[in-house]
Amino acid sequence: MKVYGFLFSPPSRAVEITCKLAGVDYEFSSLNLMKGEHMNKDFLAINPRHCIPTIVDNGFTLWESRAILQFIVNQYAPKSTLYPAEPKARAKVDFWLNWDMGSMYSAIFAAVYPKLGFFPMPDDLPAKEAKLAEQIRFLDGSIQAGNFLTGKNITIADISIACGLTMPCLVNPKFLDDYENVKAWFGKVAALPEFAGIHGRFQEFVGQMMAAKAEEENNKSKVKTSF
Ligand SMILES: N[C@@H](CCC(=O)N[C@@H](CS)C(=O)NCC(=O)O)C(=O)O
Repeated sequence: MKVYGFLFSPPSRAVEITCKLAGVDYEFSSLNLMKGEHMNKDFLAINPRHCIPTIVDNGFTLWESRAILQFIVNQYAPKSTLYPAEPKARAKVDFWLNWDMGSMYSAIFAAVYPKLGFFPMPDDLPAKEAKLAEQIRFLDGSIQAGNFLTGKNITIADISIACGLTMPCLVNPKFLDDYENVKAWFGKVAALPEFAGIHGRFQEFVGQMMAAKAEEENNKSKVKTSF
């Protein structure tokens, strides 16, 4: 399977982690969004919507990360508890995936991405932060101590939601401190070697990005002071 993605992107990391947990071999093709690599004509021919993650599996193309996670398990690990087959258990996972898409990740996107410099700062940032806090409070109240979101097994919903939460934690490492259950659950997900490996690479990448930015700022100020 070929995975087109970018380490900085939470949904892209969720796809890689799911491949690893499901034991699926994949070839990763990195498209650096900051350099506009997702707009190259070869990728546009695969995904005219130019978003990552996108997979191509034996000629089958799919994007939308949560649909990809469902496909990976359905296709390659149908008996896995990552996406249980029993209808009610599966419905719970689908509930969390839909909640993530419609409520959680969209709240993260609105409140956090402007702070990362991807969008102009909105006038109503406090309202967007309040909306995000409301989602996390809901999550905090839903997690049962010691469990993953739907019980004792990790599922693709845990992976998708935990990857999204890495973004507010990037802006504020203490972000989860007020949410005891979420913090404990996140720690449990992040401790899985498959998650930890990708998450470690993401953190390394962020470190390099910040160092490059600092260097750029430093060079700019040198140019300014030389006049
Ligand atoms: N709902 C989509 C979101 C995909 C998405 O927006 N990806 C971003 C990176 S996180 C992207 O590719 N942005 C560039 C673009 O859409 O042109 C998913 O979960 O896959």
